[in-house]
Amino acid sequence: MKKKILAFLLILFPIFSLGVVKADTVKSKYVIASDSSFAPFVFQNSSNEYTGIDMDLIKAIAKDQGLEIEITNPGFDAAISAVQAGQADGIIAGMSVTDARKATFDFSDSYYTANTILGVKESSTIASYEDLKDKTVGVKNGTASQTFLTENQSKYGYKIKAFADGASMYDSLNTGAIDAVMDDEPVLKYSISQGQKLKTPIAGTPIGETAFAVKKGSNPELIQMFNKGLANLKANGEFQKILDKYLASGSTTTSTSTVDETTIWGLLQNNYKQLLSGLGITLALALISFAIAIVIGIIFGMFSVSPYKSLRVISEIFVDVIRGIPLMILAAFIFWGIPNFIESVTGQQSPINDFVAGTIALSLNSAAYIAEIVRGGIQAVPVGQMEASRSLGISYGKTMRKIILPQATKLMLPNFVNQFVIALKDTTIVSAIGLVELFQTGKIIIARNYQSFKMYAILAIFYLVIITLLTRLAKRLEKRIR
Ligand code: ASN
Repeated sequence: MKKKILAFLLILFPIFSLGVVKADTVKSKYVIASDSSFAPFVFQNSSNEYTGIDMDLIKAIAKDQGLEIEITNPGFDAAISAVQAGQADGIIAGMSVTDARKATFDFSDSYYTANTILGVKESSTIASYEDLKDKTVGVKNGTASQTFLTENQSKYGYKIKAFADGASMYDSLNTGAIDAVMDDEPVLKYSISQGQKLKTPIAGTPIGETAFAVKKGSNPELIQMFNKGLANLKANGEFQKILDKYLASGSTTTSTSTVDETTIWGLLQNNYKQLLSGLGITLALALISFAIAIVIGIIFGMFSVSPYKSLRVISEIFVDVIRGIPLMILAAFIFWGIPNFIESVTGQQSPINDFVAGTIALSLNSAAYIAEIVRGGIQAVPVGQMEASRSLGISYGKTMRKIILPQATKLMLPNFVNQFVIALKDTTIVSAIGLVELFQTGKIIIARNYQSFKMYAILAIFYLVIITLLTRLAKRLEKRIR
């Protein structure tokens, strides 16, 4: 009897598995990273939400599989790094399955096939790869198109310019800074269908299937769920609906808004919420990191004038090391490098998000400069004062606190204000790790509407106003302290 039941179950199992199947979720929530501007796969619509084939697809699969997901859109290169560093569990970004990538990623079943293709301005005379000799071709960093360009560079003699995101690449093509771009065919064709004055003079080259990916060896259940979800969506027709929504001719999914975004007023009206939230992140980054930097900077600054050689050496090393590393690299190291290392050693994912990583990088950077300001301030007080006070039998600590520091602080204050302004501007640098602060917010908006002149003007004014207001406030505080 038992055997019969077992056999019955064994027969039933494959039948059930042909129907709607759910895979077991292991994590309570999965972070999925994606590109920031790669229409029709992923892009922001005029209500500032990310849409596109990939966004709809991953959401539909998550729903189908009962999976909780959080999507981040740092850009293709940053998304790849995030998955490799364990900051994100999977990537969906019109990503091509290439042999090289198979060494570091596990891919799902394919959901699309794409070519890479050359795009030039409508007015361009470039008609073949040979015409590209000594011309500059733009490409997004880390993409399959970049691999194609690099492999064929010596053959055709063009220069390659790598961009962090599609928006700045297309912007550069429009302004004439580069002569051509190399991108996925559906992406170029889509932008042309949306009114971009571009053309594709040469037929595309296959770069492979498009699929969802996880870091090799991790989250295998996520690939399983993706595949099962995709199969279910294909079976019930929902997948086709998603494709049609973005690819069927005449679909104008990017311009559903009635607000005219070609004017500064229209841009502000349509994006003020997003801009304000970006501004909030910028201010939080600058203020929090500066507060931390003051504490660390004063400690190392005091070390640098200490009578103990060991403390002076420690301070010197700190300042030299931090000042010698570009802020961008420091941020990338903290956000991608260290977590990647920790994960490979311990198998644990890093709890550091982009905001925390950005704050740490900015704090260390400012701290090094503040340490120098503190040292300079203290050393500007004539040595005679320390000597006189010590010869009267007053302790080093007391002399520092009562005599030297009050004078030194006055000398340091303007430099502190200056350093804060620099820190605030430097927040734009750490945006490269995918942090959506004010600058990144602006770039995302431009990726949607190509209004770079007006949008960058708006950003410049935002920063100018904020920095002017804050410096005024700081000057007042300075006066009061004096
Ligand atoms: N198709 C590109 C690649 O896999 C992806 C992208 O640009 N988002 O390289």
